[in-house]
Amino acid sequence: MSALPVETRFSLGDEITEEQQSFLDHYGFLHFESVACPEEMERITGELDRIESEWLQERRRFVHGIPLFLGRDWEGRPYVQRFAFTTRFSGWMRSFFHDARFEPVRRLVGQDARVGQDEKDGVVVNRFLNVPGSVHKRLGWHTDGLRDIFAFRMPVPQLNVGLHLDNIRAGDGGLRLLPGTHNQGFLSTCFRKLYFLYHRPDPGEFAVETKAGDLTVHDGRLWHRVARSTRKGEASLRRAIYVPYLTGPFEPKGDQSATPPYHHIGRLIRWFRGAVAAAQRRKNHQGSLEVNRHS
Ligand SMILES: O=C(O)CCC(=O)C(=O)O
Ligand SMILES: [Fe+2]
Repeated sequence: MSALPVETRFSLGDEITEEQQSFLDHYGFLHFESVACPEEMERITGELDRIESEWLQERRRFVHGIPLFLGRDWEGRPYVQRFAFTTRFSGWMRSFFHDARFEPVRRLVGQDARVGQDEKDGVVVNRFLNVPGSVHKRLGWHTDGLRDIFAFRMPVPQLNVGLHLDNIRAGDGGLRLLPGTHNQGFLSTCFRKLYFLYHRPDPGEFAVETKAGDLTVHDGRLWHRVARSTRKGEASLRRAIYVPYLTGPFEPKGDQSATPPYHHIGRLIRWFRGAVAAAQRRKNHQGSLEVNRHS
């Protein structure tokens, strides 16, 4: 039982303290302040812009079987909203996530845990945006153990480590957690909410408010969602990088790797959303032409 309130934020030291461990056991997550500095945030932003323009130029749609989320930004330009295997394309980011400061987090996952830069979806970057052309405005309720649930087994203990790139207050949308739900049974993991389709706030949810450079660790079995920002345009941007720390057999992916079934479903939904947004843009455009003609 953790004696600390749910909004407690910690500093990351050389070791995970007993207090931090009992907080994680009790609530299912941890929030560390200022783990990366502004210069590192800037460097990451620059690397993402470079990778994005390379991918757009080569018309890339997948990395190792994982689809990119391709939407439009606040000015209607093509915009990558979910990057997969990011560190395959940036030597600087690859070594950044091996930095000694992350060691206590790695050991928290397991003594033999590794950064899965080339496994699962690799290092993932989410760029949530609340603009008409966005295909990634929010994310419905889920746990991160979906792969296991598809196989009808209890999700294996797993921790998800997120580095946050923006200053986010509750009104800016962002991560909402249901503290303690990592200790639930299999039925609740499967059916507490309708996976990804249910977005309504829960009276028991906790809004994680971050500053750029903060790190969060959450148990993969914890129920969580990402709320849509109440802002519009560029001000609604929220970016988070997720680093998989893995144990078990090394299973690297390559260009022949298959696309997991749930990513196919996601692609279909994003295609539909993109088509609706494009139709809306055409309608607005025609509307403004009509107005100009009559004025
Ligand atoms: O953006 C976040 O903080 C969480 C994203 C998330 O839950 C996921 O990608 O599974
Ligand atoms: Fe998640």
